[in-house]
Amino acid sequence: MNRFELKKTSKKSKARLGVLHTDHGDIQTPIFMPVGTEATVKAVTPAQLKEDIKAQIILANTYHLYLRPTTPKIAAAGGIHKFMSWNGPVLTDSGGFQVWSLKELRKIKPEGVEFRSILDGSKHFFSPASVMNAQREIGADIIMALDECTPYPSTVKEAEHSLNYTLRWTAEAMEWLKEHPPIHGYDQQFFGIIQGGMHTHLRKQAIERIAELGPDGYAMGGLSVGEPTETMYEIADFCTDYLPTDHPRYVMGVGTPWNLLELIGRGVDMFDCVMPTRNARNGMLFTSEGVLRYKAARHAEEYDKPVDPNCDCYCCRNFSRAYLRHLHHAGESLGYTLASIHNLHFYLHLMQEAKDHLADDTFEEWAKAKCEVLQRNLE
Ligand code: PRF
Ligand code: ZN
Repeated sequence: MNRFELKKTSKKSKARLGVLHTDHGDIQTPIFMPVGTEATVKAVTPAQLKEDIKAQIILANTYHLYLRPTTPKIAAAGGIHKFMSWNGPVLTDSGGFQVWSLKELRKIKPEGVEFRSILDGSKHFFSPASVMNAQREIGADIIMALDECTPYPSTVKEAEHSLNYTLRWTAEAMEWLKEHPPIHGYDQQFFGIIQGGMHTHLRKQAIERIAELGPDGYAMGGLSVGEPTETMYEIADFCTDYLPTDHPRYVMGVGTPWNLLELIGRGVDMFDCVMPTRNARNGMLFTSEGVLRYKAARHAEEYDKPVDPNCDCYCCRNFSRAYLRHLHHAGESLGYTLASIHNLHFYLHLMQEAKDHLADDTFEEWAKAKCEVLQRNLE
């Protein structure tokens, strides 16, 4: 059963409004998913995610949870929602990308990927079936196919070779899922991942082959891996021309606030990225007026100035730039929490604004002006 409802497609771009139904709640798209790799969105509590950030779905990683605490333990805890006390929707990435990123620590074979643990160097093997089993144990609402991310740059031959693994593994994963229903008593949707590097004929082939299998949603992988931003936009734009319109489209691991607006205009519905949380901890905040580096000395005496005067997040309602800078320099963990709340609230608020503008047919004009302002560097 297709649990995605396409509510509206813009007449002026490929931007879409939709609802993705899950057993842990509805997700209004376009949406950004905060990253909670280790079953925690770093430095923020589930209550803050829900109330202060208005997150509708979060992402976790099969690779990390498989190594620690191990997926049978999460199953024994009753699944990831109970384990981490987050009762909203969760998506788990397959581990394909994390294992691929290990470079010399992994070996890709037709049957799957052999890799060594980053924790203790022990040897492990991910097959399409074992990764589906791990995701059944974790119990996310949306689970991802095991894929091989194609490096950039890559020749047609290299990209084709890598794509063939992803296609084979996606078919094997879906076969396995048919025989092995969810174990936690609620539905799990399965998304396939489109690879093919920057070669459009391979991307098209990937879409055709994966669409034949009929997954619940489609992710575009292998983007934001070092290619020029324009190329990323072009490939996503190409893919959404061929992807089925009645299922969600998700670009994995992207990006800046302006990347999100550009990709929404090209027909993308879902995003995840470590950027808002990682940058918050490093002292880089996104604001309605541009990018702010709150560690800089010039903020030391801004006692009455919030991070963003136009933001109504918990951080901006209560704290000054001077205080945030102090917390950072004192190495206090509250600094990470407040900065993360602000950046995540900013991303989720931006997605809400995009939806509001899509609803009243003003998305394209608004997004164009917004993209320019967001990229400014605040002095
Ligand atoms: N595949 C998977 N996860 C990912 C990616 C991918 O290609 C990317 C690439 N930007 C981020 N996360 N499985
Ligand atoms: Zn704020």
